[in-house]
Amino acid sequence: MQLPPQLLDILRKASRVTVLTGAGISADSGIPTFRDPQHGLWSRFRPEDLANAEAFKRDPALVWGWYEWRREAVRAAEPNPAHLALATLEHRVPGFTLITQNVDGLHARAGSRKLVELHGNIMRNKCFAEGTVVEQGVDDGEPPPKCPRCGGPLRPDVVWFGEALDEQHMATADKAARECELFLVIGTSAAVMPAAHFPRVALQSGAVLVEINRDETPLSAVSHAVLRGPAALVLPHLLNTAWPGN
Ligand code: BJW
Repeated sequence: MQLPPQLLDILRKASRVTVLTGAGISADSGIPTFRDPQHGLWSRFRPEDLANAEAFKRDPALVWGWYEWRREAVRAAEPNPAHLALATLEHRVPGFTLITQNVDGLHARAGSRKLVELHGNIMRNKCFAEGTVVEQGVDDGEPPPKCPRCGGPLRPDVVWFGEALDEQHMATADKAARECELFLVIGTSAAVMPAAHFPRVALQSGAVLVEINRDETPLSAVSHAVLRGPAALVLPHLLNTAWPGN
């Protein structure tokens, strides 16, 4: 893949880089994306119909089962070269922020620390009634497990449709988008708000916007450069070309 020389120059010199990732970056770790067709049992459901509080109230066992299925995939997965490349980039850039919409925890497992998990983490649970994080639920034989304090059902500690995102996470992401020189948007359809807004905030604030995605998205047309292909190939290639021999 031919990389624009100007982009390599900007990447080498930038002191503030912000990255937004989506499900596409974990696709090469074997984790299904949201808007590509689902597999097997779950192909009957759209994620939008399961990732919300109404669905959980209606059928908590069904929604819990979907998350258990996804947790199995996460447990079996390993960070791929794209996750590892971003963990390396964090050490090269003084002002680095990685904002992820992913709940799979693979960025942290790859070594990323300047990380905002905007939509939570699928391996954590919280009480549906109280909202507090619960380490160990009570198994009464009927999924989902229950809160040891109030007996309410546990749910994954993720952000569902119609729910507010953590204020501190939003403030950190917004600041990073406003202040960066280079914004990389990787493996997201840019269909879900407010995350999809951050690349545009960066653009409006004068940053160079670069998209890395297998397919076209609404951001492709407004990006300064588009690197088309799987993130697990494109990102290591980008870093190895910018800093050869490292
Ligand atoms: C590759 C690749 C490879 C494949 N290499 N690329 C403004 C306008 C319109 C609507 C709204 C709005 N503001 C809010 C809304 C409503 C809603 C929303 O955005 N709806 C849209 C669908 C229209 N937003 C919300 O409800 C949010 N809450 C909110 O705004 O609250 C307001 C509020 C304030 C105060 C009080 C109360 C409320 C919350 C959104 C939460 C999203 N949650 C989910 C589920 C998380 C939990 C879980 O995992 O189950 O987050 S939905 C799902 O979508 C998940 C993802 O993080 C998110 C984004 O998906 P992503 O990552 O982009 O994946 P895909 O599959 O869409 O795309 C993959 C991409 O990768 C594709 O482009 C492929 O081509 C590419 N790809 N392989 C590179 N190898």
